[in-house]
Amino acid sequence: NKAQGIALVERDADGVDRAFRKDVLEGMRGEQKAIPARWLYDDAGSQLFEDITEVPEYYPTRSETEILESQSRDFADLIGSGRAVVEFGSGSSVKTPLLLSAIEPAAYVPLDIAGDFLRAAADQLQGKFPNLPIYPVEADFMRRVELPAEVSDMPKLGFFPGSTIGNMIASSAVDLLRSMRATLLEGQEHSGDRTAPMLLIGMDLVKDVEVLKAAYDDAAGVTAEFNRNVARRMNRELDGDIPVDALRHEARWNDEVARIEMHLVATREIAFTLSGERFTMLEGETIHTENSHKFTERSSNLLLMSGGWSPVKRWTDSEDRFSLILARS
Ligand code: AVI
Repeated sequence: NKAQGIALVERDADGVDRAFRKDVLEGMRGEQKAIPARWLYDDAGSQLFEDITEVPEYYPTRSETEILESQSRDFADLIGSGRAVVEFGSGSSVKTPLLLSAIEPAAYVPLDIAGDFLRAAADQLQGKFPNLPIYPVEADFMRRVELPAEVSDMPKLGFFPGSTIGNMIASSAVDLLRSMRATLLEGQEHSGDRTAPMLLIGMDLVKDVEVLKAAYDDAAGVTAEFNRNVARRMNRELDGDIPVDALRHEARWNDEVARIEMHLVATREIAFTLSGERFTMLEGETIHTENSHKFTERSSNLLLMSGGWSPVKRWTDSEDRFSLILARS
């Protein structure tokens, strides 16, 4: 059954994702408590992120969708048909139909760490594209992924929308771009220029700080819930007792490195355990839960080139808030 996909997440005997436990415990022992942003996306977190994309202040999804809707002719010309589209961190795959309808792909491979969510989205997409072979893969796309054998002979287009690359610090972003290239190149190493992997990637742009801060601290409090959900996840999966009501969401602009940071701020002194280990937080102390880097044309080109990709074409939305870039290996 294709829709079952392949599960590649390593779990401990108690069913806990081993990397999650390691990342949380290490991150909570540091001077500045911090958790890698990818752990925000359990099934509940993935759903909350989808909800964020609907709040009026969160422009990236709408801006990127506008680009995808308006550039289908360019995509057809520059990407062409017959590629296997590999989407990294596909989530609910809402933007995918816009790309798939523009380029006539040979197959679609959504990769995501949230398995149930991934399979539900793949099923839904299959309804829209009944003849398209879809091979969902439950995997952490930060590492090189072995793609299903069915697509090994097809030239690939990596699709990485949403500016998720911005959630990584530069060194990890470069590692990811390189491992994406390795994933997409597998089986195509000797096929020549015409079939070299391509990458279509979204990158959010530097802009007015108030617009940015509002996008990450919406009035309805959806982003706050998204942020606090990671503390709930720690409690649930690591047998923890963090008093989640004592954690306040904060979105900060870090100008030095052009990024929005999400923090969970302790509103009073608290103590809790996670996997049997005890932690304390003073009032005002924070857990740093996410970075969302914003790019300029130059910084995005530089990052792509550092990751082994050559930019081919760059599109922005009508308000110049967001960019979508096509690159080739
Ligand atoms: C998924 N990622 C690109 C989102 C972003 O904008 O950095 C995650 C997010 N965090 C808070 N709001 C949205």
